[in-house]
Amino acid sequence: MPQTEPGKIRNVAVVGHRGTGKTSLVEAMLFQAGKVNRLGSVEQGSTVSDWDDDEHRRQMSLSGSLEHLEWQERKINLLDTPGDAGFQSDTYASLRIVEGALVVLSDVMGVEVNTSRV
Ligand SMILES: Nc1nc2c(ncn2[C@@H]2O[C@H](COP(=O)(O)OP(=O)(O)O)[C@@H](O)[C@H]2O)c(=O)[nH]1
Ligand SMILES: [Mg+2]
Repeated sequence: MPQTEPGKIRNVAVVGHRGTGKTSLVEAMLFQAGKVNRLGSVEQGSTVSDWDDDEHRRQMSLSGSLEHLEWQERKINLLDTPGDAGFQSDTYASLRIVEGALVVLSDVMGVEVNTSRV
């Protein structure tokens, strides 16, 4: 999809408390859409979103990460955001520029504090 009509672009922030699976979900979406040919993991430090050495060491997202995929003739821009309170400035910045958000929750923990915040 070299050029995309503005009406076919969707900007979506992926938000929620730390450790709920946002980065893993983005990775799975990129894999399903054929943007990557192997499914990376947070534990192995091989996800597209968490590319920084510090993110690999801590096994958590420290800054916002913009990925994109094509799905059903739409270009989906995904902003994977940090869920830890100490690193959420990119999360709030991301929410200002998107028209949609995907809120990821832990089925065990339910709505945690940084999920409420976003
Ligand atoms: N049990 C379970 N663990 C998951 C799931 N999705 C992600 N994880 C694990 O939860 C941890 C945090 O995942 P991550 O994607 O970094 O969460 P994020 O902080 O919201 O981006 C990692 O160890 C993942 O492997 C899931 O659906 N079920
Ligand atoms: Mg993450």
